[in-house]
Amino acid sequence: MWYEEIGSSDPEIFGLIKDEVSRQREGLEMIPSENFTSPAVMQAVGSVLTNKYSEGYPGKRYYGGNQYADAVERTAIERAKTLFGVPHVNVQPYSGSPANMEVYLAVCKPGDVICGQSLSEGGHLTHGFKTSMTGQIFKSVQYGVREDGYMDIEGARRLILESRPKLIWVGSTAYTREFPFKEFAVMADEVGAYLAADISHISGLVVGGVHESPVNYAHIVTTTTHKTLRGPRGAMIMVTEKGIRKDPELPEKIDKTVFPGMQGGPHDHVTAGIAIALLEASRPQFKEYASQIVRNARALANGLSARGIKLVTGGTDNHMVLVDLTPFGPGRGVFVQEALDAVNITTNKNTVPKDPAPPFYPSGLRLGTPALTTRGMKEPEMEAIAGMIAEVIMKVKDNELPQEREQRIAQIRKFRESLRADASLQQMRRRVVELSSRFPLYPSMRI
Ligand code: DSN
Repeated sequence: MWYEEIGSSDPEIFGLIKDEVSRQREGLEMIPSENFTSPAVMQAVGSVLTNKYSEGYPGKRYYGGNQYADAVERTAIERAKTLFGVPHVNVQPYSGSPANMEVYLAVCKPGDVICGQSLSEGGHLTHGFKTSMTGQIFKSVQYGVREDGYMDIEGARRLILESRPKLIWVGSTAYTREFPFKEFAVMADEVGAYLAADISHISGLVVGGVHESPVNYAHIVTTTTHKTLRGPRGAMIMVTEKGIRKDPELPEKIDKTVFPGMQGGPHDHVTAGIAIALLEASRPQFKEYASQIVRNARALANGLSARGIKLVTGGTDNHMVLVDLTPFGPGRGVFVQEALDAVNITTNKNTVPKDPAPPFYPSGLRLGTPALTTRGMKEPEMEAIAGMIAEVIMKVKDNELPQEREQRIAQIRKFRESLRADASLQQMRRRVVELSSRFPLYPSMRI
């Protein structure tokens, strides 16, 4: 049963879903924050649980008829507690940004000093960036990375001792090395701050045992559920033993800020998907999957480095590779992303530390291996893909970004058109389709 009801009720949306299925099947999905859930997770998200209102928590709901929704949520919570080794989990946050906002509201007051990794140096919007509410409601101080791309632990320490934040974030969205949880715990303890680890990108690597867990260091851990963890789009907030030692009421405070503080009814269909993903992640095969993600990222990094492509920190310890295109000039990310799109390799342009260009036209490219690893690809495929990406970079590296906004838009449009007519890219696209077809995606999905 795959989508046939959509086909008869809304052919327009059905057509778009069909096209998206083909796009996912015939391309290489290399955005590090994306993945392919199992059919079981997807079916749970499309289940009758979407019909239910369950404001409140298991056993304490504002609506009747919640006996099964209660059991689903309790199951998700228990599985998360066991898998991550934490005493308290809230599985209701709608996604990562609300989850992080709920953490702020539980432990901070407007105007408090908070500290996170700068967005332009790998951090996340919700860790105090100026355009995020988190950078407006709170006094945000931001740490970054050193010249070599590694976390500037000494700089963060100076900043934290001087500004004495109430809440410190560790964990980010464009950092390719292990997070220094232990070092940040020492700093947080020294100033009496809460330490929140945002492991959205690496939670699958943590439960797979290939990345250190922050659970012994942080008071609070947040994660989205749809990245390396391979669940549906959603998030969780966990309180650790250390968090409960600091404030025995922390679990209750978190629960209260999630509901009724920030959210209404939980998405029970997503909670069911999260529960299934957690069960899948507890199986031995998931450990092998997590190790292969990292082996693949290293093979990709080695393949690019061997072809003279510069990488931030020179390589990777996790699921991600951050390509530094500044040797070719500022603002090259958009051209490389567009050209890779033209050959069905999906990536995202990204800032690199000390980027000379603005965030919408950055000078880097972020690549990830979780989705390709789910498809079953291994080191030989990564080497072949590194070859294609390097070829595309060398082909478009001399495209310069005009200074003026309108000119930029016009130039990118012209560039996109030129890509469609390029015979060598068309040929590469055929190679990508052929490679993808050797690793079938959702073979049981008849569409
Ligand atoms: N959008 C996510 C990412 O791509 O890393 C972060 O929220």
